[in-house]
Amino acid sequence: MQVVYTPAHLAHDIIVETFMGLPIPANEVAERAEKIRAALEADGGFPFAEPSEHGEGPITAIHDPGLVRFLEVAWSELRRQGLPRPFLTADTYPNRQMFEGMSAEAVAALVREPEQAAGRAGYWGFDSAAPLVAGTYLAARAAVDVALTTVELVLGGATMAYGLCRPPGHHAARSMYGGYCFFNNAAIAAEAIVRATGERVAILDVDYHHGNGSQQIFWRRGDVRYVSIHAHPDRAYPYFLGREDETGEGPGAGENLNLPLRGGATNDEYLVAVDRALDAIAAVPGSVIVVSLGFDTYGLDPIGDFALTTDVYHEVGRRTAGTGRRLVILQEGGYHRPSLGENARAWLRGAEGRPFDPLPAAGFGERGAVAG
Ligand code: SP5
Ligand code: ZN
Repeated sequence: MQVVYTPAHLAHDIIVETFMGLPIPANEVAERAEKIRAALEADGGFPFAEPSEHGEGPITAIHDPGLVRFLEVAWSELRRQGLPRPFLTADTYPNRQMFEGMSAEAVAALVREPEQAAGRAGYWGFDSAAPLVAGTYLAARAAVDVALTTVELVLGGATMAYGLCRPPGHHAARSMYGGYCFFNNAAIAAEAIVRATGERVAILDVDYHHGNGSQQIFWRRGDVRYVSIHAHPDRAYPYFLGREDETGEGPGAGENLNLPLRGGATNDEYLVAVDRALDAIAAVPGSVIVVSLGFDTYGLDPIGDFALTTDVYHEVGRRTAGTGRRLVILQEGGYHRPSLGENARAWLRGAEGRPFDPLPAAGFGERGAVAG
């Protein structure tokens, strides 16, 4: 299958993030995408294509234009204010209890976007661990173009295509960024498919984390079914959404399916959830699945707690393609850099019905012997 990739992601050169108030080495780094690119190139079976530009229209079809404008100017505003920071994170967040007792109308009339970058980052962001740097906006725009070019390949007749999106997208909601995500690549892709085909679309989200942004965007939509397998929010980010009883409202009632798993979840437990997810997708009409593909479910991932091995990615790819639907496969998370390339290769080869043979140079083992 074709791979859509652009080096534009390199401008989002993240080195440090904050976790609970302290700086730590960043997880969502450029090396992630480069590891995947290198492995798919070494495979030889994945022709590469560059994304084409799609402009802002498909983004504002999903996101508040105010969020787009903020992300566009955030870095220059920070600089203009003379704040010497390696990256932007918020000072204050508008926690909903700040407005307790005020009517929704009063909040709408009285609360507005501040002028200072540290306040604006709190207005539009939802966590302190999504660093924004000089090149973030253009990289995030390029990731959207990667997703939309992947859509075009599939709508143009390909059975499946893979978009190597970076930064990822599934935590970004209509009016909110966070979780290393700025624009919701998968949601923008799903909307573009709905508009182009008039069909219903399903999103299968297999990142370790719940895709709160994708759920929020399609919560009331009857034409996009969101199905996610992820760590239970009782113990894992994003904490406030992702439970099984969140099923959608209005025209979207019953269109949202969350399958939260326990810590230590095994390949077998995972595949049971995958079958439930794919059954829920097969139950509604449509010919395209957008896959939010994360490898932070891997046993060695530094921020996940599942126990999956590379073999299971091959099987999940195989079963997903086995639905007979066309696949728009978009990269989300996954932070164990030594395994990322092999895990992506396994998933994509499984989807194509090709066997998985580890590359001799992979240099890592399932039990944790890590090189490089
Ligand atoms: C796209 C995606 O996978 N986003 C994940 C965002 C997770 N943000 C919270 C990260 C918490 C990091 N915990 C570090 C623990 C160090 N031992
Ligand atoms: Zn994740």
